[in-house]
Amino acid sequence: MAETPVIHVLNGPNLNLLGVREPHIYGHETLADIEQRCVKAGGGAKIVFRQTNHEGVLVDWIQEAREGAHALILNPAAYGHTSVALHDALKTLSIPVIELHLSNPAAREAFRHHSYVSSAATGVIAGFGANGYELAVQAALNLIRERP
Ligand code: CA2
Repeated sequence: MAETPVIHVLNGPNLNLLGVREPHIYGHETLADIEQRCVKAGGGAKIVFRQTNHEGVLVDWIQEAREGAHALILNPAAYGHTSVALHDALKTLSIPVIELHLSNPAAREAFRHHSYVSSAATGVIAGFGANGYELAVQAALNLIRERP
């Protein structure tokens, strides 16, 4: 029997406020709603879904993905635009990494145009709202299936 895919989905600062503030930018769904979408899209995959407001905790969780995760999905939120530490941690992984954003940072303020995560990611999904999380889980499953 094939091994159950394990996908870690990590979320950075302020994403705990989803569905509560700024719905015109980030939508009406809460992070708990989005977690359910990921579980459904995973179709039996193990989804480890987490959020933190702390950069170092994200680094710890990225390092933790070295043991047991088959793919990592990361919405780094604002830390994507600032964090060399996230870039360095991601570079230590040998599993597929998908950078994910609800909005399309390239279509927003100039300070959101650069990402320290993109150059350490396998691919980027941005601008599709909560649906982007489902797309990311599907992409992760494909990448896991295609691995050599
Ligand atoms: O579009 C995304 O997913 C972002 O990663 C969201 C970040 C932003 O800094 C990135 O440029 C793009 C901000 C997350 C803030 O989340 C909130 C949710 C509800 C209310 C207020 C903030």
